[in-house]
Amino acid sequence: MDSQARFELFAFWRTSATYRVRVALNLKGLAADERFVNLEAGEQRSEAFLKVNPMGAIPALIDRDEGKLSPPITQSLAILEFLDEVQPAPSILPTGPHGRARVRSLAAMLVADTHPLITPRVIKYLTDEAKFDAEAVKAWRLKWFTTGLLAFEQRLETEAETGTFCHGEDITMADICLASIKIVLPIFKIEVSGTPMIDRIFAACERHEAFIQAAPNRQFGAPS
Ligand SMILES: N[C@@H](CCC(=O)N[C@@H](CS)C(=O)NCC(=O)O)C(=O)O
Repeated sequence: MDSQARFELFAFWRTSATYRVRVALNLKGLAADERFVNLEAGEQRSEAFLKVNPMGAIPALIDRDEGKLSPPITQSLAILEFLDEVQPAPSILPTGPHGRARVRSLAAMLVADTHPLITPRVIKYLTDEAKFDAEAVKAWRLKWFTTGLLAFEQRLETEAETGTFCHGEDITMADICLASIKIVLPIFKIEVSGTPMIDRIFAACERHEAFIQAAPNRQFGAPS
């Protein structure tokens, strides 16, 4: 019989938020069994899944440490912080309070202020209720990805703490969140230009095995 991983992750191949969790698990050498939630089929809005996350969104993580199931942990940033606490090495946050605040702030620019605007539920509302056509949806996505990434680029350029990665020489939550946005742009056929610092840091992430293994096109359900 196959052994069970400690964690169970509700996931879909192409999602930005689930990618963040996959990268963090990989960095920390932790394993998760994935439960496929087909966002294209609207399974996130099924009665069964809404019991896992009433918000109708993935990821959700269950910890089955020592045979006891935790309640589902939702919100990718909360999951990243949780994983950092249960498996502190390698840490995805710097040590001092100022550095930690900077990394959390960079991460939130993309996770709280950018990504929510392009989620399927928002696009569904725009198309069903506000009658956006495909071109208007593309323009909407481009607008919010560009706004978030250009602001992020400006901070990377002007803040002294930027290094090989967003914060110094180690991978942090900020890099994971940045890569989670960059990795989905081609899926939506969107290009944001004028971001050399971001491009350099994303290239460094993409060379790392934890990011390589988490790539959407390597996940179950991805088109071949
Ligand atoms: N803030 C949440 C966002 C979760 C989220 O919106 N996930 C998307 C996939 S990337 C989703 O499941 N969306 C379903 C929908 O919008 O219907 C997080 O970071 O976990």
